[in-house]
This record gives sequence, structure tokens and C-alpha cells, in this order.
Amino acid sequence: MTHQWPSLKAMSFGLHPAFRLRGPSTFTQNPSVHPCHSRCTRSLSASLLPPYLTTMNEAFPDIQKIQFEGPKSRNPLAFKHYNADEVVGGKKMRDHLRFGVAYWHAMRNTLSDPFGGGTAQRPWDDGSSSVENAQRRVWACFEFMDKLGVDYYCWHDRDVAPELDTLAESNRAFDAVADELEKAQQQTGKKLLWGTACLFSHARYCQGAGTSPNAGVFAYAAAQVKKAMDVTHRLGGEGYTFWGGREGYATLWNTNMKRELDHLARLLHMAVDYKQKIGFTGQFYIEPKPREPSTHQYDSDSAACLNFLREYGLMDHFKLNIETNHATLAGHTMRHELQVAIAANALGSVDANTGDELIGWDTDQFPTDIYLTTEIMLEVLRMGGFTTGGLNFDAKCRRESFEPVDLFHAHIGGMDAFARGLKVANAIIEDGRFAAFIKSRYASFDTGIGAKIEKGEVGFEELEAHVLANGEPLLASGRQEMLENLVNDYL
Ligand code: XUL
Ligand code: CO
Repeated sequence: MTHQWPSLKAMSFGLHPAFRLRGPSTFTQNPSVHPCHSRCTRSLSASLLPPYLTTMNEAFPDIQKIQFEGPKSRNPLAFKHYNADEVVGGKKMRDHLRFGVAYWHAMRNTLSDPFGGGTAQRPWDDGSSSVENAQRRVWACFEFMDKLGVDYYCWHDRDVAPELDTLAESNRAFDAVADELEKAQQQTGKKLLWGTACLFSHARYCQGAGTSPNAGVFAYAAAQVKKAMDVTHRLGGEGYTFWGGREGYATLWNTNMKRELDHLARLLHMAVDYKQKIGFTGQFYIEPKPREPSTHQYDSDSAACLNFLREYGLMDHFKLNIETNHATLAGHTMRHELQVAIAANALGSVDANTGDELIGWDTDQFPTDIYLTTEIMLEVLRMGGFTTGGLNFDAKCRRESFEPVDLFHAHIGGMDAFARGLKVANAIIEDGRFAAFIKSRYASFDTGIGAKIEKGEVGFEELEAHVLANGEPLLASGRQEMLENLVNDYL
């Protein structure tokens, strides 16, 4: 056995201090062990457990492996639609969807909000910044993924390992946790979808990381990215993400925007150079988001990211990791953001979540809306499916949903919603009515003057002559209502 749960005494059945003095985790607050939680004693028989678990060290002793039971099942801890090995459109569901668990939400989010501290009950977590606690958390996460049947996970460096007093100490702690992650990956077959560095929680990054006005902070960020890339590479990560948490500004009164953008590009070019140096072949992603925590973030949406990448000669090295709640914060639909990326051959991966229109900030909720998952899967299928990317649940339980089992309910719902979205999207594509309508809508460009426009064979004078000879063009209806009704045929 590689790890032990803490003794009851060490687990301290009181609330932990709400805020850490130093070395904050990705989401700023310490995990709180709820004072009234009781550890269930019911457990699985040892024979049913995967080899890395014993009945002594389960994090989720009440929960067995989640099974597919079909749409008629009334068991909330079963899949109604996600059937990993079922083939849809020539490929297994698990290979289409490539689900990932976000370590920062599943394992580190205390479920605090601006008006109250964490509520999450995580009995395996003693709330300390010790390496031992971080290592124990690894096994809880892999047990969770194994019981859920999710093949991938994603992390920030500071989610998996604590930030300590110096970079050297933090790096040593990171290596010690990476040892455990490597063992757990080997024992379970789970894989790292992408890694990233948390360049936004620590106070040093309060004015940005790659865009900080302070060169020492830039250097620290670069060193942190270097180490996070090393560990991602060591763990066979299929990608590495850059989300510009504070790469933006709070006010233009103190900001040299051009200089900051140049610096951000320098950081990314250094990452490209280092990637080549260490032979890391995973895909680099940029994740757009318009604001929060900063007032304006430079990577505000897909179009802004693509413009930045083109301007600084980085297009060949990056794709986009697009998140639903970020799309809506930018005033776009998720489908819009995906289409902008696909048009530039730059859609890489998806952070699967949803927002709340009535709240208006980044609520990171689990997606359950089948229209949304259908639209996402339509675009993913249209580009030929994920290669390195997948559907990473960058989503958290609500503050009210504080029990460990809520992590299962949340992910099961998201997985089922995407399974249905996949099936509906596949049916829409196989049926072909939308594609046929859109094709016919542009038919005037297939022949005659339209074909000449597309081929660049005519200019203003030829087109003026065309109008003088042919008069007013005949327009067809856009049939929006008919098409919106058609979507419901497939649900
Ligand atoms: C924050 C967010 C991040 C990135 C990774 O809104 O989405 O968790 O996905 O840094
Ligand atoms: Co995200």
C-alpha cells in the first residue's frame, strides 16, 4: 500500500482557517473539513476493488463503479446515456468524448464564494499544505476517476502540489507528488489531458505574470511554466494549456498595453523553444476568457487569441481550448467560439461547463443542457473529432452540494448530457437536412457569376455589368423558424 489516510486526530474535525497565510492553492482557500461529517464505515469487499485500493484507504467507500443502466434506470448513480464502448458514428463514445476531470475543481475547490468559506467535505484531505496530504489526494482523485470511468485529468501545478517558500522547495514538492501521479497513472491507465501552471493565485502575480510590469515576476512565471512543462512531459501529457488568468489590466491609466502584449508573446515563444528542447510533443493551447479576475484579459475570445497568435508568429504552435462559460462572458455562444476556431484550423480542446445567465460571472456549472452539448458535439464532429484534446469538466459543484457523492452526480450528469449531445449531433449529420439546407442557401456561388467571385475572376467592373444586365437579385428565405423547429426532431 502506497498511502494511508490520516488518523482521525490528524484530520481535525474542526473548521480549518478560511485563508492560508502563504502558498495559496489555485482557488485561494484551504479545504475545510466539515465539522459534522461522519466517515461511513460501509465498504466494498476487497475483491471488487481495483488493485491500488484496499478497503482501508478508500476515499469514496460508499460508491461502486458507475455503470451504464440505460434511459429507463432510476438510479442517480448510473449512466442513462453514456455507454463508454458503444459505437456512435463509427467510433466508441469514450473516444469521441475523451472526458477529463479538472483537478482544481474536483480535488481542490472548497466551494467557497465571496460571502462565505468552503463547505466541501473531503474526508481524505487534512487541509494542510503538506506533501503527504497532496500525495494522498492523488489517490483519491484516481479512485474517483476510476469509479466514474473517466480516462483523463487536467491540473495546475499548484493544484497537485503545494507552493512552498522558495521555487526550489516548491519544485521538490511537485516532483514528489509527480512520483505519485506517475504511479497512479501506471496502475489505473488514466492519462493526463493537459497540464498548466497557476500564474494567478499567488500575490506576486497580482499585476499579471507574463504581462506583469515587473521583470522579476516575468522570470518567476517563466520558471514555473518550465517546471510545469517538465512534469507534463514526464507524465506523458497530451497537451499544455495557457490560460491568461491575470494577463490583462485593471486600468489603462497604469498600463502599457503594447509592451505587455509583446512580453506575453515572448513568454509563449520561450515556451515553444523549451518544448522543442525537451522534446515535448503535446499540443499547446490558449484558453480565451474576456475578464475575471482582471477587468480586461488580452486573450478575450477566440478571434482575439487568433489575432494575437498571428501577429506574433505563433499560429503554428498553438490551438485553442475553448470554455463555454468564457464564451458567454465574452458575449458569444459556445458554438460561435468553436466555429471561429475551426475556421482557422485551431480548435484543440474544450473546457466543458456552463454559466448562469442570471448570475453573470464565471459560475463554472456542470453542463446538462442538451441543446448546448449537441451544438458542441456538432462542431467537434464537423472538424473530424478531437485528436489531442477532449472534454475537460472545468466545473464545480454548487456550494450547497458539499458531499463527496455530489462530485459523482455532477460528473455523471455532464457525461450523460454529452453522450446525448453526441448522439443527436451524429443523427443530425447522418440525416443531412441541415447540411443540405446550408449548401442550397449558398448555391448561387456554385455556378455563374458566384463561382467567378469565389475564384477571384471578376472585379467591380464585371459585377457592375452583371447587375446592369440582370437587375434585382432574387432572395430566398433564411427559414430560421423552420430550422429551429427541425432541431427538435432529433431530441
Ligand atoms: C478559469 C479557468 C482555468 C483554466 C486553466 O476560468 O478556466 O481553470 O481552465 O487555467
Ligand atoms: Co477553463
